[in-house]
Amino acid sequence: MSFIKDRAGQLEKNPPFGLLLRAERLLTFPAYLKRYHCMKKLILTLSAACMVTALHAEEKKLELTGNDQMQYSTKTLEVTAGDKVTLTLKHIGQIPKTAMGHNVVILKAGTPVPTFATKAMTAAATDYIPADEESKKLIVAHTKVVGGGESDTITFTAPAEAGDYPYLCTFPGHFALMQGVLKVKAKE
Ligand SMILES: [Cu+2]
Repeated sequence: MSFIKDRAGQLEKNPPFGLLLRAERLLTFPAYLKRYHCMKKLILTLSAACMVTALHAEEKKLELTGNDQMQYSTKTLEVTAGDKVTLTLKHIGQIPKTAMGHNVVILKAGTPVPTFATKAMTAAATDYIPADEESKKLIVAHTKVVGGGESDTITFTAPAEAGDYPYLCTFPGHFALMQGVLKVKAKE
């Protein structure tokens, strides 16, 4: 502010300085205008991009329960490719997770479920999620293991490719009863 005041004071006292100031403004104005337009363009582009993203990433909420009888509430879940998915697994039984733990592990389309489940049941140290790179590549998303009365919510982006993605509970001995298919529909 003092700088502006100084300039205004000098302008009063010193008319040639005023002329210089005006010339300076004339010279810098086009650059200022250009900057303004660039900024405006950038803001418009950014807001358009935000709108496009908001329109395309649909949010999808899924809920699945597991009980003390080793059953999921549904054997089919459905999403659209690219959806922003929120999946909640709720254990509606009473048995603790050491005896009747449940999780949901969604696998890539075409993954053989029994092979994966056999590997996963030995992975107690990592919450029954196999830790080797090869197995990790097959997992789309997974919850943690929950016991009676507990739940876990995860968010993930639905696969971009349409298809049938198997899901299962990897707690030892559960997959035979506890499995289903996440159907990913193509985006219209
Ligand atoms: Cu289970």
